[in-house]
Amino acid sequence: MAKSENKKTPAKSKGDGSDYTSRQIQVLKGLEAVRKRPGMYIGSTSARGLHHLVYEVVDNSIDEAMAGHCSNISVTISVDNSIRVIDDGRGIPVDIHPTEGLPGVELALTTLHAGGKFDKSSYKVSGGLHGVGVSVVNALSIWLEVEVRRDGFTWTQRYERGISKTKLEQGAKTKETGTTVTFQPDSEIFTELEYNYDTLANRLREMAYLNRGIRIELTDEREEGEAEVFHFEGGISEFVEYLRGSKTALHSEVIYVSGTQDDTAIELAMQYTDAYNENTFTFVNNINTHEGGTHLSGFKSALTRTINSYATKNGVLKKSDASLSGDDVREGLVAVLSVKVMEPQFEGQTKTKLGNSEVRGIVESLVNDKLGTWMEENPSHSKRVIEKALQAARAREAARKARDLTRKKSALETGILPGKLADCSTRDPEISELYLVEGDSAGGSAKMGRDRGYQAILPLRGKILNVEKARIDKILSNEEIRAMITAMGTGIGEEFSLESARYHKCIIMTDADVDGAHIRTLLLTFFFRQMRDLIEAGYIYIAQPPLYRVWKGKQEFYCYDETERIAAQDRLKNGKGGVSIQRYKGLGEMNADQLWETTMNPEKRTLLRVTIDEATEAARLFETLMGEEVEPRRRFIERNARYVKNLDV
Ligand code: 0RA
Repeated sequence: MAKSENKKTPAKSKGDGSDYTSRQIQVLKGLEAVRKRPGMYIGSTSARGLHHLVYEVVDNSIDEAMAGHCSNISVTISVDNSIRVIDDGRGIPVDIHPTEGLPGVELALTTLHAGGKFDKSSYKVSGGLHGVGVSVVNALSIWLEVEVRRDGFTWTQRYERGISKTKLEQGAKTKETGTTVTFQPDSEIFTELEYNYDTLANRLREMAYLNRGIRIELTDEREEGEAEVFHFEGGISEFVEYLRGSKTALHSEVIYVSGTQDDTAIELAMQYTDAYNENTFTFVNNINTHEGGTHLSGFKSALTRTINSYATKNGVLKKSDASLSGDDVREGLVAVLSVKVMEPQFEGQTKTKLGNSEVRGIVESLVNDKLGTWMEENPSHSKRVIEKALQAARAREAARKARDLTRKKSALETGILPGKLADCSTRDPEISELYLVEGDSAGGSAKMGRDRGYQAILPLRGKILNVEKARIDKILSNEEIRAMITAMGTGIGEEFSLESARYHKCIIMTDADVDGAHIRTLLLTFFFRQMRDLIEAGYIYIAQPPLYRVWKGKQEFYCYDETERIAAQDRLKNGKGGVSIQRYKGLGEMNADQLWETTMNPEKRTLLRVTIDEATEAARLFETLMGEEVEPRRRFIERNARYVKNLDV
């Protein structure tokens, strides 16, 4: 999108709609900025940014739905990975803007930050993480076509890389209203161009739960029969049931609380289960607030207070008893808190922490009031909830006593490092790396192969405890887990402190086989449940050891997947003599030098950073894979078997 080219076009472009005014040059400059630094607008140009384009368009339709004007949204992935989003809203205005001299729809598609929301009074609240609008999608697409059904007609316009290629054209008559946006992401911008069905499905499902009654359809034309409709009249109460999965509920009905104050709308749905972990998800204007914030702290303090005061009032908790802690009253809880705020302030590392201080009090008083009423009206259910919290408190107390007895001060607090840890010499966490290595023999190679200046090795022996099925006292009595906690230096649960992390890279290094995958899942479950902030901070990584070594004479290649192996075998085949190939079954088969060369040397290795983009789905996934029920796990494995490339049983 060279600027000089645009300046030359006016004379010869008459009639095709691309006659430029100085204002349009202004516009192009804006969209050029988007193409120059796409990351600033959509976060990244990898798969994440690619999917973000869809959310940006859908967010506009959701806004229309939140304003009460749209009830159906359809998203289609076409065979060429272009995307079509159709809604039955009012349609983007097509009349000429009085001061800008262009149709509203063209302004929305070419003006940065205007998005669909140039008329602020049309919408009370609006979603979208970046809120940058459809113009950004336009700028980052090879082509984009918009169709508006409005004012009795169909209107269409086409753009290429953000530049209008036609004028807004009036087409056939129609009584319908709505907007259709079809776009093809630009291969000059994105490193990944293939859409993942499940990623889109998870986000759209979440959107449908958060906006009760809205119907969102997803169709994948690349796969026959791959289509779903997300439509939940129960809203976030149904979301809680979905998240609960196969866990057993302590009370049949999901508790639902809602209220509005000063333009802030609050909805809370919650249900207790007999599980040991907590699943609370919070949203602000449909955005998952991973880092929490004022709405979450208002909820937490109201919950602790309400349950303690009910328990005291009804004599379950004696005056002399210690009160139930926040962790105690949230054990087994599944909750979704959704707030809609006019002007949200997002803070924190990933801008997913709500900062608006007024929201804390609004949530707190609403929950105090309504949850208190629920408890009064449901004494038998309340008794079960309190009984559960008391058990949690006793387990926690038992764990504390056991710790204090065995060592005067527990290793978890004193910072006495585990004996198995081969620590690095630097004390600078920013450059320090901790390798969690499966097995003693691989641990040995890693210790010899590492750069001891900044790489520490913790060998893990045997199976890690499945924290999905264990309570805190049992978790803390597991030796492998204790070693990890002390090595990391952060503590866990409510005492967790990210600032105390001794390493800013914690790298899971397991064998490339089924057992390795299992241990990796167990470790990820532990981090997800007990040290989630480490994942949020981007400190957790997965090492990528090679699957094959291919060599002939003195030439050798390491291959990390099948495609690489086939390519390497072809390249070698040139000339005389045979090609040798070694399939690595475990890390232990590599000597120290090979392990360093292929997996640990920062100049050569590939590390996968673990993120929680799909947090609600991740929680369900851990439940499915690690929970009590066998049947859902079998179904999951069957459904996903087609994605497994290197199954080694
Ligand atoms: C601006 C104003 C109005 C609607 C929209 C934008 C709008 C934008 C998008 C983007 C995708 N679907 C959309 N649907 C509507 C309100 C116009 C009025 O008052 O009728």
